[in-house]
Amino acid sequence: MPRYRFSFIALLLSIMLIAGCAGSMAMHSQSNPPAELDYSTTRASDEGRFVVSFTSALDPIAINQMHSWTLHVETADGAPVENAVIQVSGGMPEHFHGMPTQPRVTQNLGGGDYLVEGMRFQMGGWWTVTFAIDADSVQDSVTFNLRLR
Ligand SMILES: [Cu+2]
Repeated sequence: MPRYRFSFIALLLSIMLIAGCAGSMAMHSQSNPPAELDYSTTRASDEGRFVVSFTSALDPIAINQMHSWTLHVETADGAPVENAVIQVSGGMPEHFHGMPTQPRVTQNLGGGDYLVEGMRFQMGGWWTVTFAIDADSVQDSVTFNLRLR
């Protein structure tokens, strides 16, 4: 009887262990971004030098589909910024990985619009996309939050 009781407890413990492990794995693959994230597609840059907005050619944005964005850059007073040099980077802050592609601004469309090609996201969840903007030696960057399903 004591032996039976011991193995019952051992069985119970291993069930708890397996359940706990599966639970933490589920949490790892889940996305729990901070509650007050701003998902707007128009945002002021970090230092307030620019107001930047994007439109995606793919809307809603689907997983694993290459597409382009059009970025619109204005000064804080609303004048279009026509001569910006822009670097693109993105990733998932919760998963410590970047984008599977290296998106680039490939065309200055004029009027403060820039074509960003090579956008692709490989999984659902919280993504950030950051544009580092350099226009006539004014430098600032803007980060957009995305929640993809
Ligand atoms: Cu991820």
